[in-house]
Amino acid sequence: MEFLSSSEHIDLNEKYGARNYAPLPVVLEKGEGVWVWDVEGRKYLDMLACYSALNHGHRHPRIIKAMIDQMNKLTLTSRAFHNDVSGRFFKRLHELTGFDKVLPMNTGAEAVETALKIARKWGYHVKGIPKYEGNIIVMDGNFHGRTITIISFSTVAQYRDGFGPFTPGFRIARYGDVDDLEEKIDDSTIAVLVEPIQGEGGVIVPPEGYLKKLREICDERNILLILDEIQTGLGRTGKIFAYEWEKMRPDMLILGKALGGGVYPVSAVLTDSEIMDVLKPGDHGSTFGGNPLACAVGITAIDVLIEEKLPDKAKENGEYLLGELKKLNIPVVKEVRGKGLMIGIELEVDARKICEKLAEHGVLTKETHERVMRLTPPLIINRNEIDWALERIEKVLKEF
Ligand code: IF1
Repeated sequence: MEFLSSSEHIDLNEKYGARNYAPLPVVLEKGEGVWVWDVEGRKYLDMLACYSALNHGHRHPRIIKAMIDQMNKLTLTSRAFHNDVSGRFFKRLHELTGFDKVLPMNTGAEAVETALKIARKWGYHVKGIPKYEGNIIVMDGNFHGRTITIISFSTVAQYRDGFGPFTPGFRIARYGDVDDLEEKIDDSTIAVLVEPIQGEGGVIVPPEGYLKKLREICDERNILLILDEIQTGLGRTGKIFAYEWEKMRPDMLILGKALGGGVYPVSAVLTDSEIMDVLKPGDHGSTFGGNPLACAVGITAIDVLIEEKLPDKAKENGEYLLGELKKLNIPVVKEVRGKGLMIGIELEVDARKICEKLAEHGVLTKETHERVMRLTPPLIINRNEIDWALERIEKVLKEF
C-alpha cells in the first residue's frame, strides 16, 4: 500500500467521509497495549481507549489469538441455527453477572434499544400497565447512544436537532436526585434507565448511595431498574461492574464496548428469566447478534479481565492517578473527579485546545462538553506509563 502522509489521509477522510466527527489531526496506523503510532511513526499513549472499549489495551494477544482461531473455523451463521460458541458465551456471562439470561447484540445503542423493548413488553404483559401508556424515566445529561429513540430522550440539543419527530414515552429526572425521580414516577412507570456514572455527561459521579436508593424506590413501586454499564462496566470504575460499589443489583444490565475486547462490536442485555421470558421467538433479533466470532471474543475478553485482575488494577491505578491529579493546584483546573480509571478533569478553558497540545506531547485523549478532559486509559496501564502521562499533562496544563 502506497505511503500517505497524515495530512494526505486527513484530506481523504474530509473529501469522502461524512463530517459527523471533528477528529484531532492524528492518523493512527498501529496499536499495541497502551501505545499507538501514527503514519509518520510518532508514538502516543492512548488515554482515551476508545471511550472504554479498549479496557484490555490495543490488540491484546490472547484476544487476537481467540479471534484468529475462531476466524479459521466459523465466523457467522445467523440465529437461524445454533453455533458451538454462543452457549458458552452466555454461560460465561451468567457466571460473571449472576443473571439468568443473555440477549446478545452488537453495538451499545442496539443493546439499549433491546433493553427498552424488553422493559416495555414486561410493563404491559407482566406489570399490567394498559397498552402503550407506559413511561420510562431517564436522567438529564444521559448518553445511551445515537438512534432516534435514544436521542428522543437526550437532553443535549445537538444530539436531537433535526432528527424529530421524537419517540414518546420517556420522562427526564435530575441525575443523582431521588426526590425528583419520585415526583416523575406514576402507576404507568415501567422502568428507570441510568448510567452509574455519566460518561459523556462529563464524568458525573452521583452522590454515595444513589444507586441503592434507586433500587429501593424501584422495589417499592415494582419498576425495573436498568443500568447502562456500557462504559462503566467490565472493570472501568475499579469493580467488575460499577453497581458493585453500592452492593445493589439492577433488574437489567446493559454491556458493550470492552465486551468486544477492543477488536469487535459485542454488546448484551442481561436479566432474569421472569423478565427475559416476555420475548417469544421472532419478537426481536439481529443479523450479527450472538455470532460465533463475537462470542469467542466475548469469552476471552471476560477471561482476560478476570485473570489479569483488571478491575483491581483500575482501582489501584485510578486512586493513584486521581490522587496525583488532585495535587496539581493549577489555575486552569476547576475540578478532578471520577472512580477507578474513569476520570474527568473539568477545566476553566476549552478542553479541545488542551487535547490538541497533549497530542503534540504524545498523550491522546478527548474532551467532552467543551470543558471536561476525560482520562480513561486501558486498564492494563502501569504506574510508569501513568507517570509518563502525568508529567506531560501537568506540563501542558501549566502552559494554559
Ligand atoms: C459517539 C459519547 C462516550 C455510552 C453509553 C451507550 C452508548 C455509549 C454509556 C452507545 C457510547 C460512545 C459513542 C461515541 C462516543 C462515545 C461517548 F461521548 F458519545 F457519549 F463514551 F461517552 N451507553 N458512547 O457511552 O454505544 O452504540 O456507540 O456502541 O457516539 O460519539 P454505541
